[in-house]
Amino acid sequence: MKAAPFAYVRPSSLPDAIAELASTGGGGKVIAGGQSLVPVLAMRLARPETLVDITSVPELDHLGVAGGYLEIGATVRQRRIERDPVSAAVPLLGMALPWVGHRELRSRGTVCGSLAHADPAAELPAVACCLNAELTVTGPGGARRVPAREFFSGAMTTALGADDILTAVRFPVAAAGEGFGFAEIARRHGDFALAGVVARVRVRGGETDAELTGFGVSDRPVTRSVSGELAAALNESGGDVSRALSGPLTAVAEELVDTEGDAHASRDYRRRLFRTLAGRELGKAYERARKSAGEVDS
Ligand SMILES: Cc1cc2nc3c(=O)[nH]c(=O)nc-3n(C[C@H](O)[C@@H](O)[C@H](O)COP(=O)(O)OP(=O)(O)OC[C@H]3O[C@@H](n4cnc5c(N)ncnc54)[C@H](O)[C@@H]3O)c2cc1C
Repeated sequence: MKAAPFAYVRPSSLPDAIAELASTGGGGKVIAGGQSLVPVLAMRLARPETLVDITSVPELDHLGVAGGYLEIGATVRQRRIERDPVSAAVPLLGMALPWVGHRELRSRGTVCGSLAHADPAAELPAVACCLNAELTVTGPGGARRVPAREFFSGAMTTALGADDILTAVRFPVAAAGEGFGFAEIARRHGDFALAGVVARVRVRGGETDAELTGFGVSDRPVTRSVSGELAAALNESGGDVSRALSGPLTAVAEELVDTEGDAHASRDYRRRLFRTLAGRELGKAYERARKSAGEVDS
């Protein structure tokens, strides 16, 4: 099928982009990499009157570390994050990006485009929620910062208004004593996840805390502290933390995995996937955190 007719504008500054979008009175849509939007247009699931192409806005093409954050502008493509050494400041991005579709898609798709699209089974929104990244949303009234955990409000639904552009996202840089884990199960590599987990563990002065985000298991990424579950597993583990987590994580899986079953997987199967992946990745994240804290040799 072909897209319904639309107008196309390509502003060359951020104020112009905001003005162009506002002038459509809600009938416009931003296009960045087009990797999600173009298929949706071709299927006529969206019929915007105007596409506002932001790829020629120089203010949105920035990537760098400042003030404890890796900041990624709206036109920075996913492949650039994979290749640029500055991204090593946020190890989870390097762990998650190879799972986002295929390399060709990542050469065009942007990090912010994935967040704005808000597919519940997408990898980058889950990473943003686990780290509680900060999103900069800019509209005719100015810019505001939205924590990732408040940005996603449902499947393909976010805090973005019709006149808003997601201009940047800031991920906190990994600190000493932090360790991370990421895993997903998809039917084929490059497909969206049937279930996936992102784990973050902090080990500091004898204290351990842990957070887990699930994706592909609800209508948005779901995040929860699992410090208590990790502490219980550490008390009982006898050396095998991942195995000891299986019991405590059963209730977490029941709580977080609330998607209906579909042609690919039932809810119970997704819960089992989630529990297994979560146990494994939390265990790995804990070991990595201990190495990063200097508690064990790296
Ligand atoms: C075959 C295939 C497989 C895929 N597999 C995966 C996968 O496994 N995991 C995954 O996460 N994604 C996958 N994708 C989707 C895609 O690659 C995502 O990475 C992402 O959605 C693409 O971003 P983009 O820059 O191309 O966004 P676009 O397609 O340009 O835009 C997507 C949506 O976000 C809005 N938008 C984009 N940028 C902004 C902005 N700065 N401000 C406000 N709104 C904005 C657009 O209006 C549109 O609604 C796949 C796509 C295809 C075609």
